[in-house]
Amino acid sequence: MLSKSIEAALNKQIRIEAESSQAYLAMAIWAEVKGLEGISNFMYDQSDEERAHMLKLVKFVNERGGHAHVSELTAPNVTFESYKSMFEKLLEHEIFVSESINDLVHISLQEKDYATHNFLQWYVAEQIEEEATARTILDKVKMIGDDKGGLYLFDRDIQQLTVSSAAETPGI
Ligand code: OFO
Repeated sequence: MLSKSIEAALNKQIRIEAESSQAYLAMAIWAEVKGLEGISNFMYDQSDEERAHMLKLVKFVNERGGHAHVSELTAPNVTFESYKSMFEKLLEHEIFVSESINDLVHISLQEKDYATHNFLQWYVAEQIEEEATARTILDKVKMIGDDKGGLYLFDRDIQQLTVSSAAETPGI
């Protein structure tokens, strides 16, 4: 059974995951309108992943005797100065989410809620991976600078850009 404070903290995280999904949806749309199809598809996938993270929390809260909330969401940025600034925002956002997960882990320990603590470890690992991916992508983007050919290849290959494959991406 969840305590009221843990339930409230998990519900706050549900909202953050939903806002993340919307933020990445807005990035996907922006990139699509700019003709950056690969980047756009990458962001649509990120948006779907964030929704899955939200649902995982929803199920956990309900299974543990709580009641998951669907909250009003803060509207995300819908335009970006450049694709570079969009990826900077992506990294900033992931760092913000990691901090929020860390706070949740802290609360779960304070309350001696070891079931929630155990559940949250999946999110801790996920955030490490997502921050690393965002940093890897941003490094590539910085390397490309204003090179149009580089952007073309980056847009073509971004779906394959994972942390482990990033070092060998051809042409970038
Ligand atoms: Fe929800 O995974 Fe990052 O933000």
